[in-house]
Amino acid sequence: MRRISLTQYLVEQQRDRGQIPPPLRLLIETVARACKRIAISVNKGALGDVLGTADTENVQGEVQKKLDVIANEVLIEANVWGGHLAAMASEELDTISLVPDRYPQGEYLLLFDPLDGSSNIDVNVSIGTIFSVLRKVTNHRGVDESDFLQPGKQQVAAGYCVYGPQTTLVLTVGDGVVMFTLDRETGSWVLTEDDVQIPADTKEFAINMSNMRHWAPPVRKYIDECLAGKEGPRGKDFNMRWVASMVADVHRILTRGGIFMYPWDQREPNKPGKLRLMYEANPMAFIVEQAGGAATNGLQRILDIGPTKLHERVSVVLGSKNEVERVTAYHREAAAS
Ligand code: P6P
Repeated sequence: MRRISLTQYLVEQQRDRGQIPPPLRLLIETVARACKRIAISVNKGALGDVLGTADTENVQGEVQKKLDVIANEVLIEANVWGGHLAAMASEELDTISLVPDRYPQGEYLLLFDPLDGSSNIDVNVSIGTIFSVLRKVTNHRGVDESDFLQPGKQQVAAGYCVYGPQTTLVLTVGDGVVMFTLDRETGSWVLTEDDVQIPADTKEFAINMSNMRHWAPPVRKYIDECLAGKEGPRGKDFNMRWVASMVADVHRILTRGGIFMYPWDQREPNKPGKLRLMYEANPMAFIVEQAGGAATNGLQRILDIGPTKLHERVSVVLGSKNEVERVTAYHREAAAS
């Protein structure tokens, strides 16, 4: 595999494959550069004033970590002046962030969870930045929240950066999934995987088992069968992983297969799930499907869901295709009974 830089990969996607126009290449390079800046802050840990909580809450009512605020500011400041964006949306912002009139406006809408997995920051476990790119398709003047409310299948790019033992950028522009590892000596993103494929089968599931008593029957049935092992109906033993950092769990699945589930549970029956559709589930679903996997909310393909609110939540079942299809079949059986 050619160890090319992110820039060379994007230029080839633009020039040779006609896959992405120049402003989208600029957008992705800008987000990647912002992720490098975030990685520096994350890696400082206790040596920098970046751990612990800020004295603020986000729109979700969650107490913000200092790094949540830092990552959010880095992404906004990096992208606001480039002329490639119409507006931005962030898990950390109540409403969308418009591009000030002093800067040129572009046609892209950038959405992000600036630092996902915040509960892991202070305990030195992998966390990440998730981003999604839509095109502003409405021709009304200006930009408002309604411009963002597009189904995930409209995404033109998506990716995440995992801040772990390696700092790795994972990206799709709709032409498969590639991975770049940050070379800290040169500061370059270097291509380290050029055709990510998720195995259709797996023996590894990821779910927060402490919520078991709250799950709907189809989820309980699926997990019980996994736990029954080779003596049970699946005829094989399963392993379990749960990092409680979606980026880390999804990265493992892209690397060796698996199924990730954060399903609806009865603790908050009026909420479809914990994770957010627009800037967590949609980008991860785009990446997983581009790598040959599947992603549903239990019943419906995530990328087909028509959003009604910017911060709406969704149930998530994603990863190895045959396992996701099994869970979806159990949900459909339950819905039909
Ligand atoms: P729990 C992190 O806060 C997050 O949004 C995802 O990254 C992760 O998969 C999930 O929540 C973990 O949730 O309830 O297990 O702490």
